[in-house]
Amino acid sequence: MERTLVLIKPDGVRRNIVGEVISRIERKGLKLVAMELRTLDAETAKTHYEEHAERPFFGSLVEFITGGPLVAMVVEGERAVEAFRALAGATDPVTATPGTIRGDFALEVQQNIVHGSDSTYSAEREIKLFFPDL
Ligand code: 3AN
Repeated sequence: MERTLVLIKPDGVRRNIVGEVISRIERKGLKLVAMELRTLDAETAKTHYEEHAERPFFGSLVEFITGGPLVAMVVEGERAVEAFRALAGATDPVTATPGTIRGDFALEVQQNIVHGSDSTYSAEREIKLFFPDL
């Protein structure tokens, strides 16, 4: 069974769509194996997004992701990484297909509601960062 790290980012929590997102994950047949509501410190946020460290939006991304509580969870199932990325939709919510989480609930590329690991390798790294005891 494959695992992936999912975040409902501070914009999703602020907009009260945590239940909606979790419901979509469960309806798909994916299983929650860990979940926590927490506010990230800057160091954890920078480590999480380290591949974007050189991008011009890095500072603002770290500020956004640490700006309020988020929901972190580990989700498990058949090809869970790909399955959740399909539920989330494209990074840019304007062009994300309606029916996806981003396609239905967002308009801005930074505030795009959810994060899902982009590979099994990233998933392993990100799960260790958020849930070291798992
Ligand atoms: P995804 O989350 O779809 O894997 P990435 O890894 O390219 O997308 O980007 C990580 C996060 O960085 C996005 N979820 C978004 O919040 C933010 N981001 C990506 N591109 C931009 C951009 N051009 N301007 C501001 N924020 C961005």
